[in-house]
Amino acid sequence: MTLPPGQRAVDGFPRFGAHLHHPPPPVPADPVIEIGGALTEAITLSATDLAKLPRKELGADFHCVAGWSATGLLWEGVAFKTLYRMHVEPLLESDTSMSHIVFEGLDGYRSVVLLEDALADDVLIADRLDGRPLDTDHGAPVRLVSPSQYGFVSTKHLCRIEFHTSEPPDPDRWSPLAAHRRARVWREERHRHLPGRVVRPVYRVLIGPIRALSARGSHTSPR
Ligand SMILES: Nc1nc2c(c(=O)[nH]1)N[C@H]1C(S)=C(S)[C@@H](COP(=O)(O)O)O[C@H]1N2
Ligand SMILES: [Mo]
Repeated sequence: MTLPPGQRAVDGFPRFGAHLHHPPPPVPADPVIEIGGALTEAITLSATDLAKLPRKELGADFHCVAGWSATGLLWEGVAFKTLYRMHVEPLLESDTSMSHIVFEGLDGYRSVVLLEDALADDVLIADRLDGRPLDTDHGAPVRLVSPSQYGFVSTKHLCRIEFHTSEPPDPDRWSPLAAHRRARVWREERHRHLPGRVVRPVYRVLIGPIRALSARGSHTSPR
């Protein structure tokens, strides 16, 4: 098994994230995804709307920028590209071109992705993992999954997708851990300004504490 540079396999699939010890947000009774931004109108997609789209399975490893990789996951859901073609393209103005997408979670988390990266074949809006409905630790009711990019791109508890014609302002741009805009794992694009190799050891020391905190806020027992 080959992992991207600087990654180490972990057992199972830990809960991990900027949420630290906070429990996952409650799953709404009627979950929706709001779609807005630079479009002719904003729309809301319900679970029923999503269920009408063709489904896709995706076997992939999952790589966190801190350096752990969960291997052999099986995701199911709708390809982001499909959702884009069927629900977003009809709302594009003829003279505008999108460049960035913001994916927002029910916990307020946001990831910013280039349109071209989001339209890759392996980007999924997932509602099932390893043959079961997605649990709250891993992003219920639905999450983004982009396994060719570091895990921070894959917003859990997805509730809003926003389209932009230029790069949206990034409050973390000059933070010490500023995220790379493309975050491609095979190119080790970990940090916005520093080479991936250089930041590896710094990120690695964060794995233990973040993992322990995230497990404390977990709603399910570790697998
Ligand atoms: N809503 C939300 N999504 C999130 C995060 C978060 O804190 N909140 N953390 C990101 C990070 S840094 C990683 S590595 C993955 C972890 O996903 P997991 O908890 O399913 O392992 O979720 C990403 N998506
Ligand atoms: Mo991460």
